[in-house]
Amino acid sequence: MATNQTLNDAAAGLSRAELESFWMPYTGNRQFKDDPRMIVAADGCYYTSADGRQIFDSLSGLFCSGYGHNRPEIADAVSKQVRELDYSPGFQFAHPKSFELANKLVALTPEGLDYAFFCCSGSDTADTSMKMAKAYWRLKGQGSKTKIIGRERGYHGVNIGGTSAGGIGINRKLYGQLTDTDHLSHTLLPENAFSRGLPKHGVELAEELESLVALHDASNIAAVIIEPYSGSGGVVLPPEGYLQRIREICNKHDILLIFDEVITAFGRTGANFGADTFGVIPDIMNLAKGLTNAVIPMGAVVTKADIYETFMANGGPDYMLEFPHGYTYSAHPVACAAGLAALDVLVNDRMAERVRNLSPYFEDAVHSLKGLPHIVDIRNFGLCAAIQIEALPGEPARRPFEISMECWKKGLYARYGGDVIALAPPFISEKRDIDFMTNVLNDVISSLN
Ligand code: PXG
Ligand code: PLP
Repeated sequence: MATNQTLNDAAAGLSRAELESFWMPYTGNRQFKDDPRMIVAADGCYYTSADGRQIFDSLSGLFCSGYGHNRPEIADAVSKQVRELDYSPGFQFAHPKSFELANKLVALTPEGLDYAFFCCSGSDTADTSMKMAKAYWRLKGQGSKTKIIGRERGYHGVNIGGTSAGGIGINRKLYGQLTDTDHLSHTLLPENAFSRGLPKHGVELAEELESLVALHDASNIAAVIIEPYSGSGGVVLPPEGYLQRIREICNKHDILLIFDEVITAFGRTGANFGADTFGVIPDIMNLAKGLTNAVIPMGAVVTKADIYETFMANGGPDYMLEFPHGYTYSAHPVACAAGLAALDVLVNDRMAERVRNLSPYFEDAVHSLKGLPHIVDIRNFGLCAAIQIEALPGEPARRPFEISMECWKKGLYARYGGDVIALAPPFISEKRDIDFMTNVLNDVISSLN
């Protein structure tokens, strides 16, 4: 049992009562407040816990700090910007760095994705892109094209549209359908268990999109929104050829394809974007997380010129807004400064190449855990993997939770969600960091009941 002193150390000096008022996001509040795991500093691939231990960051925060923590280039840009221009209104007025960031970003995104709309998070990008898609079809005189097709196990954040298009049960259980969506099946097939890289089986699942078109009719479908691979849903990878087939079916029926690259962008797949890695270019790409290396919240929806131009052509007098949408903090100057510095790190430090170089070692390391008790699948791509744990009857999330708690005690932050432990280490990880991560997981999973 924790003594008061150890509880205080772990809680950075906060008493149990002082932990009460913060309603923590996506957290078992009651359990956390009884057993706090507090982080007080971060540098490179490691956190410092409140009780003074170094903790390896095996998920790059929440898939967002791939370039490592405390990057001086980004910290300096942010602190300079806060003093120079802390905020300026983004509606009808602007600051130069927003244009600079848009230009730098679209120079990196795949061919044809040329316009950037800034948001504050990945959830914002989901809802922004869905509104954009619906409005686009209205402007083109096809106002019945409103339905959004998502996918089971897809995650598009927590706002109304993203929750509805997403396919994660727990995120919808309390809220119902919310908006007009339908869903493709996920692509997690038992015959693909322990695949390395893209799974071989399941390309035919893309044909479900044809079935949904037959059911709803293309005249009622605005867009398909999918992640190149589902991150939060448990690192569910697309079978070989699947994304290409989805692209073809969207083209055939005039359905916009939105890639939610909130996790897959900025190096994680071994290229700057998942679209580059998988060779499929969407009409709209949603970005967040790595855009600023998570130092300041920011998201971006990047679109093809046809979409931007459709809004411009139908905007009425030129002083009128073409797209009545935007956030108080869209293109926030401090976020733009962070984004500019982070994109420089991506390019100058060749982050995608680092991922390509480290991922074979990472792949061998995670697959070395095969054979340990209760592991039913290990899957990986680039610097991302999931270890799927056999469910306890009626309690699929318990074992991953217990694994994560034990890892924390041994100096490893390992994220549990649903029935998986997800791994997505920083791109600057060294082989010895990957070894440390693998050894801790090995110890902890080996001693599971
Ligand atoms: N789309 C995707 C593909 C995401 O992964 C969002 C949208 C929402 O972004 P914001 O910034 O609103 O959270 C996400 C977020 C996890 C985990 O451990 C994943 C996310 C967030 C928190 C935890 O799987 N992804
Ligand atoms: N609610 C109210 C009352 C507001 O005035 C605003 C913005 O002006 C919002 C919500 C939206 O906030 P944000 O632009 O930060 O998303």
